[in-house]
Amino acid sequence: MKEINVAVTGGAGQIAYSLLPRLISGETFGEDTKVNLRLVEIPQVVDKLEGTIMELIDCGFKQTGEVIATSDIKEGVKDADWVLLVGSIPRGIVIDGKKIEERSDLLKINGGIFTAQGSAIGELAKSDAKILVVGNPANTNALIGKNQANNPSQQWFAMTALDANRAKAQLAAKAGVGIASVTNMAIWGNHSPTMYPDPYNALIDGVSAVEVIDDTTWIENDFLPLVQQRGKAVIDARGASSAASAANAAIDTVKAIENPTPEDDCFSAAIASDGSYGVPEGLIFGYPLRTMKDGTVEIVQGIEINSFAQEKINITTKELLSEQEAVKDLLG
Ligand code: NAX
Repeated sequence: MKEINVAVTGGAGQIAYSLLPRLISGETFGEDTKVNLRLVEIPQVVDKLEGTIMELIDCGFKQTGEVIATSDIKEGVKDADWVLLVGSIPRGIVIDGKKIEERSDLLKINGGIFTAQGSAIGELAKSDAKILVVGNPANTNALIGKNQANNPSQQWFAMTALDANRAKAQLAAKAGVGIASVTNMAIWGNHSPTMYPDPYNALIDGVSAVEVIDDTTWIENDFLPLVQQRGKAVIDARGASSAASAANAAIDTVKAIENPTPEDDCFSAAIASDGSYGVPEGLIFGYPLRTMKDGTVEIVQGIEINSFAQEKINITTKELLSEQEAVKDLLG
């Protein structure tokens, strides 16, 4: 069997609970790959991971390799092929008597975490390591981590696949088709309510979703907020944030990066902009992507951006630039 090393931060959190079994079951990295798992948590929580490890062992997957728990990020990411940065500090937490509500405070606190994690990854993870940031604010955390890692052969991504899956589900329901009919679902920009889920370039059985649905008012006034606010709707209904669907989206992203993308499709994740579509270079920006046969990941070029889309892309770019400005001291 092949063997790979996978590190996951936030190992005792909600998302990790759904994510971890699927990382070591053969589903994500293949039946013939043994997965060594390093679970990283903060010192106050790391002991809880012993229970998680017992459960993972009790799943009895033949692809499960060595599983360890640590509060030392360096131990966690050493020789890692994949790093899933799920752990972060949620909005609303009280730190030193202050409730963290402002996005700028959240950016700085989480930014502090991602500086240390980024430099450990740059120094110790494999030179071809792939890193997926799930913890929010995901794009800007990835920006900080990537800058601190300063290791150009490693590839950083921030997760927008949950948004893409949500968007596909809404389009499929509206069109009365199965979700497999919806392809080419791009999420442009930030994983935040300013994201732009692109209905014009999404296809339903090969035809533009906007054409098939034939209801521009629904597309522009209902579809966008439905997708943009879906995370909040789940919290309101469930009393807790999306965990199973977020874990599923992380698995989808890893698989999409590990395997060539089907000829007639793309997948969604945020990566460092190379200036494509006028987005400032370096911003971690949600794009439609394709994994090529040689394993490289490319931004899909030549997509038509109409004036509606351009306006939305400008809004999400502006937000990402303001986040970048708020953390500029952490960018190394
Ligand atoms: P939980 O609060 O259940 O778990 C987070 C875990 O991270 C906790 O166990 C905590 O101790 C740990 N942690 C905090 N700082 C850490 C550090 N420095 N090193 C290692 N571990 C650390 O949150 P959960 O529901 O699992 O969500 C995790 C993150 O995913 C949150 O930031 C959340 O906002 C984000 N999400 C991102 C999504 C996306 O599409 N990109 C969607 C789902 C989710 O909202």
